[in-house]
Amino acid sequence: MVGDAENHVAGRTIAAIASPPGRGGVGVVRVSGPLAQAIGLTVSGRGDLQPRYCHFATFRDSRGEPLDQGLVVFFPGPRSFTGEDVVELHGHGGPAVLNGILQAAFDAGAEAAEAGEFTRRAFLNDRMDLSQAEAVAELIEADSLAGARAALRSLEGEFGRQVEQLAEELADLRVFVEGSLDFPDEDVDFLATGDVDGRLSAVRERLTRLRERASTGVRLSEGFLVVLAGRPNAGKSSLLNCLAGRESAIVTERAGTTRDILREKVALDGFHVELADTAGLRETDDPVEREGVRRARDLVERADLVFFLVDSQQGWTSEDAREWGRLPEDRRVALWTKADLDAAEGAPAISCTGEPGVGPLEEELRRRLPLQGGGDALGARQRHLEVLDRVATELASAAGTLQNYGSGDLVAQDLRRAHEALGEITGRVHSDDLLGRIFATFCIGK
Ligand SMILES: Nc1nc2c(ncn2[C@@H]2O[C@H](COP(=O)(O)OP(=O)(O)OP(=O)(O)O)[C@@H](O)[C@H]2O)c(=O)[nH]1
Ligand SMILES: [Mg+2]
Repeated sequence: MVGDAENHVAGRTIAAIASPPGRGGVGVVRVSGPLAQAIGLTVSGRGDLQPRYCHFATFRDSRGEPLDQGLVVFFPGPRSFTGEDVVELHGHGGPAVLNGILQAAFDAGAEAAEAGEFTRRAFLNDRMDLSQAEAVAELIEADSLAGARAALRSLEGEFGRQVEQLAEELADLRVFVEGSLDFPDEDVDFLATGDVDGRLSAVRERLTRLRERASTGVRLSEGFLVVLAGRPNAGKSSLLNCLAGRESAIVTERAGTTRDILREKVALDGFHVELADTAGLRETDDPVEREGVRRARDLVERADLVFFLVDSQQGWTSEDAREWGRLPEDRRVALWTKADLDAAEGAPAISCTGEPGVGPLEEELRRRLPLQGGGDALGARQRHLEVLDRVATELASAAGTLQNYGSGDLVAQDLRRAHEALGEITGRVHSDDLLGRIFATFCIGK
């Protein structure tokens, strides 16, 4: 880590446009590194920069030609975002102006920042742990308020703290179990007296809870995929159009109209739900339709929720029963369609053209997706879930060994692996490769 820190942090002074591409009232060029203050003085033409103070200035290029008027702010390290000296140049938000200011910073000694390099430096300078650094990206990418709140919770360090706490409990357990290995001849059964079993179950329970909170966070940021499935002519495409508010899919009275998957984003209670219309499920000899059905079945496997639409006029047929049986049990909901034509009983019913409308479907979405339940979600990424799963596997293995009166040696190994894996979340244990992969997903200027 020290080598890495020296390579990336000490030498170069980096600069990038930190505001989004396009035009806006203001735009920001951020500079970080040992030359930041000097660059701020040169570009702004000022004689001094008071720390954390907004100075009005005229920005000039290397030949002294004026570029823009704006504000310059100097954040001396280590009390800055990256932990180094940072200067922000706030100009007008147009591409020509901002590129001009950026070029002026380059001419004064800065180099182009890589994707995520500001946040990477913040991590390497201990301004934040890895889960916080990643939460910066989540917060910027969030397109729902609940997703943003979850990311902020992680940015504030909640996720990292929870992980650290788990890591500490694991460390205590390791110390105890490894300590018992030093006295193999003792009569006393160390593992039994230390209630290793009980402590291990407590850690596993906390881990499960943390996994749930993180998993909700991932789903909030990735959005929910809701698939409309059902036999041909059930009314899937009509429903997609109705919810999207536009004629996205072709609707005809002919069975087997849709073949491709059609996606539409719809907003529900401030969330983006991705709806997918699919080919009607049936056995067919038509190769094009068959491919459509295959894609539909594939997509169903990845869905957060599957609405299985059944034409009220046709009623529940044996084909419906067969297709229903192939859907994932925990994620399927039956919905009667065309309720304006025929009143259905039992399952919720909807209509695209008349009463009762699509309200019952929205109710099901609210009930089935953790839209409100995102209350204590933690902004997280798929990578974190994978690490937590690995930790869970190691701990399950440790518990199994304990139960079978296995050797303390094996338990100790499982605990060590679980403990080390946890460190990958906060970055206590990291490799350049892991950092490279994480920060590559950031954009330049972050
Ligand atoms: N009265 C009424 N007719 C509907 C309703 N929804 C769909 N229909 C009709 O049912 C027929 C089939 O609708 P689609 O939306 O194309 O059905 P689909 O499930 O997409 O069919 P495939 O793409 O062939 O699988 C069309 O003639 C629609 O106009 C509804 O709510 N009320
Ligand atoms: Mg269709």
